[in-house]
Amino acid sequence: MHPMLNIAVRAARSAGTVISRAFEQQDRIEVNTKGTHDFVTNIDNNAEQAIIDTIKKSYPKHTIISEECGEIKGEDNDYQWVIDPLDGTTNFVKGIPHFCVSIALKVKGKLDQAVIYDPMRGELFTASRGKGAQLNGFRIRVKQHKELDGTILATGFPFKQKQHTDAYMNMFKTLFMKTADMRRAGSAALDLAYVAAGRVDGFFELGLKPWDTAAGELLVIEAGGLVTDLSGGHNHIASGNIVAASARLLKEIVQDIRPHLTHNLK
Ligand code: 2AM
Ligand code: CA
Repeated sequence: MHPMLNIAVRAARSAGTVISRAFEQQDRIEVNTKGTHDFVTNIDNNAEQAIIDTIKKSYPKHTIISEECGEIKGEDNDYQWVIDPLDGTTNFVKGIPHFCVSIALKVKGKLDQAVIYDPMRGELFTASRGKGAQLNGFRIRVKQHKELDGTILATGFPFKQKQHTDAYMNMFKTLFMKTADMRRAGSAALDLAYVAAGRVDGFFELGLKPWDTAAGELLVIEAGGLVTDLSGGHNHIASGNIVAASARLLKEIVQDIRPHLTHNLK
């Protein structure tokens, strides 16, 4: 295993321990609101600290970009760790056991290492640039569907940007009519990991942040899939609007989404 992936795994597991312990003692979780429909807990912060401590111990000069504490610029800006200590915070707060830790390393702007860890199921998704993607050490691959018929797509609702509800629901409707079914599980990072593992055939969501998708993007790519914005272009990190699937299926999804893109989503 690449030494930096090894550190990412160690960091993800230590955050996972913080999170799963806290999940067993719901009464000790302190919930605050960051913004509209946006929760943060003391556990997000504790898990984040566990990750940062682990990374800083081995790589004190690297830059860290993390959901709760923002950017900690290091001396060496070529190495950037993009961290979501708890993706699926709403599930966590409600006692739904579906959330994860997401850690990606970018080297000179390119995704290089990725870990997504589901502490409730003990599932560790990993990827290294050019080396494929694994689940608990076993190779995973994106399902190579050629058409939407018979597929299951994962998605998330634009709960923080309800101005996009109509556009989103129109996309959803068009795709829903053609697929077998949809899943809305509440953790974008796990949705991407599930695309990589072939558990779902594709994923689309609006308004995500870089830490929600960084690790998942490398997992999907290394598992033989594609990640784009809603138009099939490369603006998904800046826009936060993302589609992931096999190349063939992604083309279909983008074609179906296109007529529903409002000016702000193009
Ligand atoms: P979070 O739990 O870290 O906040 C739910 O749809 C998923 O989307 C979660 O992974 C959630 O991350 C993420 N998410 C973050 N910001 C979002 C936004 N503005 N709109 C929709 N989903 C968002
Ligand atoms: Ca998140």
